[in-house]
Amino acid sequence: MAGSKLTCDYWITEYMTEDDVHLHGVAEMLEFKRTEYQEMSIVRSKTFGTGLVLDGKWQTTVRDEFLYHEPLVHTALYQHGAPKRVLVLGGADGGAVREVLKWKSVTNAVQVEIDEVVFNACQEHLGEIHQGCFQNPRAEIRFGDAFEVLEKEGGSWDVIVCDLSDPLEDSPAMDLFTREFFTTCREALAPGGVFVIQAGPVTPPFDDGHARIVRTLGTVFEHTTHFFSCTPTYVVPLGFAMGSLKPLDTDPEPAKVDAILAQSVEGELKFFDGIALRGLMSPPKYLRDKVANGESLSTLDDPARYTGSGVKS
Ligand code: SPD
Repeated sequence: MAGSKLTCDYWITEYMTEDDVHLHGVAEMLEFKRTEYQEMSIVRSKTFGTGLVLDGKWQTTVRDEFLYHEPLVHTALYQHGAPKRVLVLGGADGGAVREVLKWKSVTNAVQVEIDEVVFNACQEHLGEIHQGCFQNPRAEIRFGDAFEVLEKEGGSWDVIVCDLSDPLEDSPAMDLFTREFFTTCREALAPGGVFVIQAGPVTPPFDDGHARIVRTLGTVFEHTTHFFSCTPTYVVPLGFAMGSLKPLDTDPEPAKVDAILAQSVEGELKFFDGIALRGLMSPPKYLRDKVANGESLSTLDDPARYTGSGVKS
């Protein structure tokens, strides 16, 4: 068929629903492991460059990762204003910590990652993403279960960034999209603290799941908002949910944002500026309606679950 010549012999099949499957071609498998927690592939895609796939779900690629990491991190740090202590949960590839360290006010960027095997593989293959950020004296990596670490140690974090894989059945992330976990995080925030989490795709038929997470966050935090960005390796626009202990600037003035970023941030931003933030803070009507009109919450007894290779059938 004209224009449809395929140039890969190996494809990763990502299940969006039970009958909607997307394929990304793999030019080279750089590393494959079944770790204690998940199945990991580090691959080279001709289209997106080197990437990380966990349990059949694409997590990041060097070509488009900024479309995810910048809105995830900078929206939260901007809303805080002067973040010093930032906790990143998950984020094995290091893209989130790399962005956190661009804020000059940050004195501690601590990452808690459950899977040391995945972290080490990312260190080896995804240098374009982590850019050596863990060598920065302000950065620290710790290995453990985020829920357990926070319940045991609490903390006084200015911002908590949850850079998690999807809540697949039996996956390490499933308990972390629940009201109980959000409550634990809220208790670990310093006054004025901000919490942000990837919150699933925002287009039908997935928007109910996104709305459920946003609504659940609204039962824990006084101030919440939600936004999304489009990262092509995820196939669908991916949502984020944010909770805050102080009012959020949901109608940002671009010039004012740019002036703050010029003072506060060192290093290049490719996605995030005042105009981009104004767009992020303007979710479309159908999505706002979904959040406002639904009722279901995500709890440990009945957590949000996404479809994927981890789903029991
Ligand atoms: N459906 C995939 C969503 C991936 C979110 N996590 C990405 C981690 C990148 N640091």
